[in-house]
Amino acid sequence: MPAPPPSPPHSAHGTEAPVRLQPGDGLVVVDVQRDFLPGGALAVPDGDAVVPVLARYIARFVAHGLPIAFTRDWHPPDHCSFRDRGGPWPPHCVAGTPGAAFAPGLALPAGAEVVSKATGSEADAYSGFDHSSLAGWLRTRGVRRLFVGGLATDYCVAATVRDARALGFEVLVLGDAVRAVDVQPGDGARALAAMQAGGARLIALDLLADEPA
Ligand code: VGL
Ligand code: ZN
Repeated sequence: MPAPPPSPPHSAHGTEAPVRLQPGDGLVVVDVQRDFLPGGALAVPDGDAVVPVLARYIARFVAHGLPIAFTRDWHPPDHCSFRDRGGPWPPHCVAGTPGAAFAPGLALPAGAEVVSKATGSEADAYSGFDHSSLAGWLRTRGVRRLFVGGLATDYCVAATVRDARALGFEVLVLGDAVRAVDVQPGDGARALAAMQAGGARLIALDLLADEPA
C-alpha cells in the first residue's frame, strides 16, 4: 500500500494548501487611513488591528521583491458622498488633511505605489481600480495574482476585489487583515462570501509558506 499523501497544514481557516509567494504576485493595501481607524471620522470597528498584520504581509512581499500598491480615499472638501451633500457618510479623508494620512505604523516601503481615488467632487469610487492607474501599474510589473487587504471589507475592499476579478487577476483576500464597517450587522461577512463566490480565495498569514513563526 502506498503511503497516504502528507496532509496540508492547518490554519485559522481550516485545512488549506500553503501559499508560496512567487513572481507575478502583487499586494494592494486598501485605504488604511486615519479616518477609518478608531477615533477617526468614519471609524471602522477594530480597524487598527489590520496595521500590524499588514506589516507582516508587506515584509514578506518586500523580501520577495514583489510590487506593493497602497490605495487611499482622497476626497475634496465638497465630496458628493458627504452628508451635507446628501451622501451616506460623514466628511472623511479630505485630501491633504491629517485624517487622510496613512495609519501611523503603516510603513510604505521604497518603490511602493500610492493610488488616490475619488478625487473629484461629483463621483465616488470605492474600487482602487476606478478611474485610476492601478491596473496598468500592476500589469507593467507582471502581476497576475493579487493579494488584497485593508479597509473596509464591505466597501472599498469588496469593490477592489470585484474589479480585480473582472480584470482577470487571480485574487487572494487577506482575511486577517481586513475589517468591516458593518452598517448592517453581517455586511462584512456577506461581502467576504460574495468575494469568494466571485472566485477570490480567503487566506491568512499562517498560510504563507515561508512566513517565519
Ligand atoms: C470607504 C466608505 C466611504 C472605504 C471609503 O474605504 O471602504 N468606505 N469611503
Ligand atoms: Zn470615501
